[in-house]
Amino acid sequence: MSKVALVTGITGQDGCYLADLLLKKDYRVVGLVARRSSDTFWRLREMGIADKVEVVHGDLTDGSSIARAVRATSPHEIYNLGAQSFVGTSWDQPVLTAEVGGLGALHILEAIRQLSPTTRFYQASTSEMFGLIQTERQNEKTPFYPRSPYGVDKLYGHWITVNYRESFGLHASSGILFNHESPMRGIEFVTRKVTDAVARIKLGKQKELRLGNIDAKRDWGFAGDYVEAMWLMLQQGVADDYVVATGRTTTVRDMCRIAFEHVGLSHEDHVVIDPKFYRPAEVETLLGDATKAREKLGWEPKTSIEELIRMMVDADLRRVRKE
Ligand code: NAP
Ligand code: G4F
Repeated sequence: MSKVALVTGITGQDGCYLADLLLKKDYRVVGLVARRSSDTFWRLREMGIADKVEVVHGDLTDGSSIARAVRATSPHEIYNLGAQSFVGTSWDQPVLTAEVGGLGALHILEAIRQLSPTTRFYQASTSEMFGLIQTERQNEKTPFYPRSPYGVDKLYGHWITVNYRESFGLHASSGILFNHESPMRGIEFVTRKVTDAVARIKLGKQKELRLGNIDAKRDWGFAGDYVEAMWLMLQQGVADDYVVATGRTTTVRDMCRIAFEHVGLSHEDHVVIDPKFYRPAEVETLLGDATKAREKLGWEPKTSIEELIRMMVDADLRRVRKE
């Protein structure tokens, strides 16, 4: 009999890669999908799996809908990927961000505790929790210092996951994932903003690219590699927390250089700094140490930043040409 996985955030970047991975492993995949007035299934369609996943309607801010979804599907595993995940927006909509990301995790944990205590749980935690970094490389033991309402909300989701594991013996794991990108990345995040602009500039549809702090450094990996780590966490006998990262950090400036050079252009000719994109508080640098994931899960990143950015530019060139 196939295992059943319930995935929140299935219409997002990670959701579509995880759904694809689970389908290949013969899972029955059910996505918890919030009602929206516009289409949110484009990623699942582009991946060719929109008709292979099942949908249960619900919203992470509505605990009753979560309980109903758990009762209706009796999942072996729940992956909680749903969130208001754009850091910039978390200053404009801090309460929503907290209700979806922080309390959303609690609604699921409560449903598991009360209705289905053997269900395994994955919480999508983040390197944003390290924020103002306390050590040069960040691992599972590094103290947290979030710098945005999003980071603070994710800290709650992380600790409530740890707490329910310790209080009730739930198989609940928290993946502290560093930035991961793909051609399915939302257009507002910096890598995709850059690769989309590079494609438009190359094809003569745009002239400049306006960015904020290009000295910020991120440890960027490929989303397709990172969803494997999520799955591996739930296959372990004992639940635990893991950092997932590449161990290499790159400035936004260098990421731009890689993207522009791929199409024979120079970022220096097109990037314009616009203070509008600076944040009230910045995470200047992130660099992960994923030794534990490598040793305990056997997980390693397979895609370099250069391969990742070129893959994204190529995908955006194809999309822009089709417009
Ligand atoms: P994403 O592309 O922004 O996707 C977010 C998903 O959450 C979408 O499917 C969205 O649905 C859903 N969602 C939003 N509000 C919801 C609500 N009230 N109820 C139910 N679903 C809701 O994010 P991602 O990049 O795939 O990231 C997946 C998770 O990992 C997020 O929790 C994120 O915070 C976390 N994370 C991401 C990274 C990264 O670098 N990508 C790193 C660390 C952690 P709609 O399509 O309907 O809006
Ligand atoms: O691409 P970003 O918006 O990603 P950020 O803030 O690091 O957050 C992402 O990664 C987190 C993991 O660490 C996730 F938890 C979170 O959900 C999300 O997926 O910005 C990256 C960096 C920042 O320092 C930002 O200030 O790029 C800088 N940046 C410079 N100019 C810009 C821009 N970011 C955006 N989005 N747009 C710009 O114009």
